[in-house]
Amino acid sequence: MRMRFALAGLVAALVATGAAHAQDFKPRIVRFGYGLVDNSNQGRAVRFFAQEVEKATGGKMKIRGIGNASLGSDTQMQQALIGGAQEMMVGSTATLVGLVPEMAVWDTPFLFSTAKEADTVLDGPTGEAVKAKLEPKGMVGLVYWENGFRNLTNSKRPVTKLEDLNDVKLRVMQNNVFLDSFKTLGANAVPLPFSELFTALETRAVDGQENPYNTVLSSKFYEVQKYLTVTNHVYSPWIVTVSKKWWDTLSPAEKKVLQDAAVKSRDFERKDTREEAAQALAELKTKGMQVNELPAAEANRMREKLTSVHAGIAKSVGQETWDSVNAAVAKARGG
Ligand code: TF8
Repeated sequence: MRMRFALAGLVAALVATGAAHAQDFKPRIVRFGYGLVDNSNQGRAVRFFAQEVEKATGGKMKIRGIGNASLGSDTQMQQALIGGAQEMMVGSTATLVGLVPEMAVWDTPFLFSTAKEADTVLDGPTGEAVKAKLEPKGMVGLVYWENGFRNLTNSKRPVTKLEDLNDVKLRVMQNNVFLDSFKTLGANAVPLPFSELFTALETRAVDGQENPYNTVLSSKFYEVQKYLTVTNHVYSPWIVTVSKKWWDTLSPAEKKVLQDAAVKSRDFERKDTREEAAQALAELKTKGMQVNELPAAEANRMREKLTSVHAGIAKSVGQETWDSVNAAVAKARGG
């Protein structure tokens, strides 16, 4: 009897400290899809995550990172997660807006002015609340990663003033906030999945696009885009999601391994992305891109014009989400 209590106590202690053993894990193969190339910040962070999970499960749970949108575009992968045909993915929050309208709040132009603000809000209660909206839709959100501040590239001309955008056919992500924002700025905005973007730029089906420096570099957009304008018009998060159908079959120990590895991967990914971004602009110049900053007066004009999309965002995400995100940003700024 006493022995049994002692054993029960030991088990309880192990569970409480989170100690796990190989026998807690079933052999599993996890398909983790992403849209960028293997040699990108996204690919590196998926491999980091895979190593963490394999270490923590004694090699029982194997993460197969599958990049290049080989498993489909973001929206196709989301459907595969919901249906249970794929276990995990990472992609833009912007492509989730069709399923979770609240995600559009992150696409608000100039919402965050520093990466630190973004981290504070995304990892805090407001970011969690938006992430939690995924579950009823069939996905579990683990963590936000950094895609980063977006900048404009095109093959027509250096954009030095707003009017330079007027006849630019600009690919945007498939989401109304991006569409409205760039229409408001006067561009001819065309929604396209990322997986079709390089070809569209190469064949000049579109003239330009906007993405962080890291992606312009890793996706080799410098081969088909001459001009880069530093706009930092919006900070894009990525989000790591899991199929809810699959998640519900996991043991608590398995869930904990995934959650812990996701947090470690987030810290790794943000650091890696920021280090790469700090070097990327110089590298893009050596690849032949012509880079210009927007003059302050033009940047202000852009910012002012874009405030007109706020009402539409508030309406689609709901006033409560809009207010809480703005309050969280103000707090992160120390206001
Ligand atoms: C875009 C995004 C993409 C990401 C990536 C495929 O422009 O920034 O780079 O969603 O996960 O579509």
